[in-house]
Amino acid sequence: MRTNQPQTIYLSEYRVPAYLVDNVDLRFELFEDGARVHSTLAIRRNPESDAGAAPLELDGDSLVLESVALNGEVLADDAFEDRGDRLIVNSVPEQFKLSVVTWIEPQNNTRLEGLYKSSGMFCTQCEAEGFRCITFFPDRPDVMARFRTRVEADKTAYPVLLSNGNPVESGDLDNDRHFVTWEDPFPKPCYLFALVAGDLVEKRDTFTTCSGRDIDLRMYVEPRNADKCAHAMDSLKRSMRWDEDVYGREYDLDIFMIVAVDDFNMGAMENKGLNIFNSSCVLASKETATDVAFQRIEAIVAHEYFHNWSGNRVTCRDWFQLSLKEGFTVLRDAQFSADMGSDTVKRIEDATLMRTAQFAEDAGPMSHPVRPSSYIEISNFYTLTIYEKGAEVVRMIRTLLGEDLFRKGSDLYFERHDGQAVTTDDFVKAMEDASGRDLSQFRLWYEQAGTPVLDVADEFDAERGVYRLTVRQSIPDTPGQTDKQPQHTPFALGLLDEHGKALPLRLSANEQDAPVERVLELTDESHVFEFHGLAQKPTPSLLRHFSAPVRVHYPWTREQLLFLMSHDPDGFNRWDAGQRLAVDVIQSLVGEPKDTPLDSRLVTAYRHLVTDSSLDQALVAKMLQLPSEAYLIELAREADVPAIHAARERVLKHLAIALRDDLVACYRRNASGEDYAVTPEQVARRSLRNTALAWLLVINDEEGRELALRQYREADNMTDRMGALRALVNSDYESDREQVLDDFYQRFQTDPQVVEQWLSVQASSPVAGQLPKVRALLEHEAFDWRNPNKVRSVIGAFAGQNLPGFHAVDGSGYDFLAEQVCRLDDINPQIAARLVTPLTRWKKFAPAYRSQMKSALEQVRDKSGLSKDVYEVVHKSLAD
Ligand code: B3K
Ligand code: ZN
Repeated sequence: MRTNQPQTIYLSEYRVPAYLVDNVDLRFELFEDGARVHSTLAIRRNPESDAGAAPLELDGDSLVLESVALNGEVLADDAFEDRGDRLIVNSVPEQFKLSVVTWIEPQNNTRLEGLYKSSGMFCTQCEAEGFRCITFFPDRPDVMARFRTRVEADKTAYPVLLSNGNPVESGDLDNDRHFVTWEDPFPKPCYLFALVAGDLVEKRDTFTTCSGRDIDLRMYVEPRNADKCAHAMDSLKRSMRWDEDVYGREYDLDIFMIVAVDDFNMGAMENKGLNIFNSSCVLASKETATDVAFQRIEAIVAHEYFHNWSGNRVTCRDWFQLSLKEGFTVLRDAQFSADMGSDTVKRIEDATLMRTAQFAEDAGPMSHPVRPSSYIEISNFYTLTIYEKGAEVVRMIRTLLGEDLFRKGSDLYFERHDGQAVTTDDFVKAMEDASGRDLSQFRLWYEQAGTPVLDVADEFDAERGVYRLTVRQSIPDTPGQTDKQPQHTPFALGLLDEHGKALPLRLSANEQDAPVERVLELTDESHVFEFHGLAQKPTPSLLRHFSAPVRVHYPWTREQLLFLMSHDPDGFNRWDAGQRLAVDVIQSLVGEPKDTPLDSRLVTAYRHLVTDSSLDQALVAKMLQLPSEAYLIELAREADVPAIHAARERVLKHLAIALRDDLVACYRRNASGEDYAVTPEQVARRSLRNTALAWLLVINDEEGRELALRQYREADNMTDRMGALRALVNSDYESDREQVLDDFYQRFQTDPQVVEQWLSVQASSPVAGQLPKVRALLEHEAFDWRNPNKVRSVIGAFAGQNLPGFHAVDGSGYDFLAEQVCRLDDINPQIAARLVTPLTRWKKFAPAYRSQMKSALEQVRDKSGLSKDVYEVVHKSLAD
């Protein structure tokens, strides 16, 4: 066990930096057994600091210090102090140059922070605090400097040498070595620094900006991936154009580069001018990537590109402000994806993620506000709350201000703060100043954690023709926060008459030309809204488009839900009604005897979806997905996972049996005849077809089995091949399953991104992912403890998606996870801290599960030498 407790960092303790760095001159000598980093910093006292002539303190981590010089004079040993995580120079003038030489070992860096090696190439990851693993530096985002970087390496092994900005010099050196020097004219925090050295092929394209500048676009990948770059490159060009059109943002440097690396802790990183991507989030061909992967790549390429303004040109003052760049950028990428495809479908996907995963996070032990006020390890705060809820918060500002004023606000924000490191409050202030609106109460969204609940009640006064809606807002207690204030919340709604016609929403008896949809603003604990001029009690369509990240409680009858499901003019709420209905039906079966009758109206509603091809097929594809087990668990009070799984399976089988012929017809109707393209129409067709197949196999349908085997063999794209494989893997056809899994591996074993899919389709399956099988995957030749994607594909998929397997009654799934987290903690703490998440939700489960989950967490807590990443998550989860 750890003896000294890791330190907590508080927002309230923020102080401006005592010293600023104007210029950074770096020279990297890269070798096989390590790297020498020469750094010269032009430093001056910060006029805004009251620290005076305080000692200079630089951050460091795992560095071997070779020398320190001040203004060219090597410092004697007693002039500085190397404390490992800090280099302290006691006496420094007002302005000076500090030169530091450090030695690091990228080849042994398994944490994948700082400079490390991935399949033979050197690459970096500096956000949030990785730069200190490269050299001593004031590693905080409010220190912004101009970087000049010279990279030297063996010419044969590392022909490509990259860093941020523009290449300014290159040449040969002795011993078959060479160098390239890069200069980035834009001051940036060190977390945006990047370096890449490797034997990579280059794919080039150009983009002409709105002001007529030609930008050189380059992708660098390993030679075997040369044919998987086109989609990302196209996505990049679409993003660049979109950001000009929608936000008026033009690209600033002359070059924009993207590099793909196999070993990466997350999806991608927005380093200035040199974005580095996890291979799985950038490489795609129709043979190897599914539709979902294509769409994810487009979104991530856009997200990283958009950071160039929301994150790089205007950055965060400190890491408590992380959502300043992440929330805003997620909103921007969501708007982009909606514009490239379907607005409704994108909104459904985002609301699903919020309601399933972010609400769970917000109700769990790590719950924190969009702007947290303390942390132990900042890496643990790259959360759904910071990203997704943060995006919802900015989206609400947009809803409250309207499109035009929001754009005025974002223009003002970028103009006012260009080149600065700022706070979420500065963002809101720009929105207020541009719009004239008062967002002071709205700021609570940044400060208070927890998912607000809106309790809605209604009554109809037939005599007056008035429909009265009462909305009460409450926000649950979260760790360290009680007695919360109501938040300023946009609440979009419509009312339908008995034919499904949208009714005008008259807020007074004589209102003319009332709109059929309104965004009501909730500011008090309770509001009463009256709608006039109605002949009958209407059906309310509440929280349209998920206008706020809240839970809505309203006593919907199944009749109302069925009605909304087919009549609501708002596509999002049609989907929502279907989900609520399915949840209600499934919940009513949890723990009930197997012969409890099932509401036949559900079958009728789903039959309509499967058979009526005049409906929006993209929406239908989403509506056919039953609520996930994860969502059902989130909604439960004391979740009994096997019972939830059984109830959901019962509904699925019941629907599949009842709709069997319709499913076969739907499958055939959606057969693909055209060349593969990732268009909304084709994606919807493939999704429908694969859903039909999955349902048929759930009931062991012989024709379904044949269709699946044929589709598996004949597929010309990964979406269809994977659809068939997944359906077979989740079926009872054991020998088919083994056969296709074998075949799949033989076909694709040299492609790491496909092998990841192969691992995860097994580990996430309640049928194929029994614990012994999952353990066997860890022993498989394709598995690699040092590769985060492989770890996520097996351990993450098992604990996060194979819920019946993970929540096995004997607790074996929990022990398994605890064991793997302990093992990973020594290799890669960031990944270990992510993987432990499912255990931290122990309070959510029925008592028998809860106690076993808790003791698994205690096992992790008691591991010796626990990283501070895992320490924070585990201790917060075990706290009362
Ligand atoms: N900003 C990075 C995430 C860095 C995570 C560091 N642990 C990717 C992104 O959000 O675009
Ligand atoms: Zn981001």
